[in-house]
Amino acid sequence: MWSKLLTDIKLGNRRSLARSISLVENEFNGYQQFLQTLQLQHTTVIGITGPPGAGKSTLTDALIAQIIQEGKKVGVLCVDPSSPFNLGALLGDRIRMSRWYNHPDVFIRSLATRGSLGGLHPKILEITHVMQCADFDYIIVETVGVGQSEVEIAGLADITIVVLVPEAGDEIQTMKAGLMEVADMFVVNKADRPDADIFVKNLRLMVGDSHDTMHIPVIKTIASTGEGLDLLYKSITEKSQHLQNNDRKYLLMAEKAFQLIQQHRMKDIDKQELYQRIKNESVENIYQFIQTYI
Ligand SMILES: Nc1nc2c(ncn2[C@@H]2O[C@H](COP(=O)(O)OP(=O)(O)O)[C@@H](O)[C@H]2O)c(=O)[nH]1
Ligand SMILES: [Mg+2]
Repeated sequence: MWSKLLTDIKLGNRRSLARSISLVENEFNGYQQFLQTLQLQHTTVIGITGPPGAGKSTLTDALIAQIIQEGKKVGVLCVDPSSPFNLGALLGDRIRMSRWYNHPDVFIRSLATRGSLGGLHPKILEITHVMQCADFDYIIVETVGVGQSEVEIAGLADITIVVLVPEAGDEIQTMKAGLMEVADMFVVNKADRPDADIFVKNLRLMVGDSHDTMHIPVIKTIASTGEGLDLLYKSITEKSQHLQNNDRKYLLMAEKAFQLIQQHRMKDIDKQELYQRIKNESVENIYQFIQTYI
């Protein structure tokens, strides 16, 4: 039953793909057996992260256009912040992306973050893996860069793109180390704004200008008009050719495995329940208490 589903996904059946994502997202019966049948294809996973409002969704939209123009297929995962404050942006994303919903070479899936601020969707690794079984050339995962999530996205993506805007100029010196460390590539979006060139220049100085495979390109875009997208696409294809024999890939896989094992082992542990037990049983010795769980 699961192998039939997997075959259909490989053949490009989008309804089967959508069904399997729901299976995993909702942890329906049998989802773990299904995960064990997965055979990941050679798809390049592109992670797009950065502060809210930097233009990640607009850039994703423009990148979809660029990819299909090259005759390639793309799957997109958007992680919508479930905060009520983001309802406007969420609606904007939906409207903007809606032009792709019926395109045969584009598949888009939105996931709610379920309020787990500072982290990614708990099932994002598995859902990305499910998408990696389909016939996509590229998979784009768009997430808001807050706290932990940058490291997580670097763990699931082959190429992590950090999107910044020229206004970030003064902050760049103090920019969170997290964002700087995970970037395989920087996009300076909203290059139509003043000071974009100075910002790009400073950023290039910061990341160094070597020409080996670890080179971190800084690319200027105006996502809303598609300007610079051809260069971005070119950089992505160049990077994706250097992904093999890359030690970082194994480190990332170890990180993925660690997270999945952790999730699995902690499945039955509920913080609220710990609190209730500690309170009700007037637990005094935490070491004796945790021993009942280990
Ligand atoms: N001026 C300008 N505005 C842009 C550009 N790219 C995106 N925007 C606008 O910036 C706002 C936030 O974009 P969005 O893609 O939703 O950002 P996200 O929160 O990072 O996904 C929207 O109003 C976009 O239309 C750009 O290159 N130039
Ligand atoms: Mg967005």
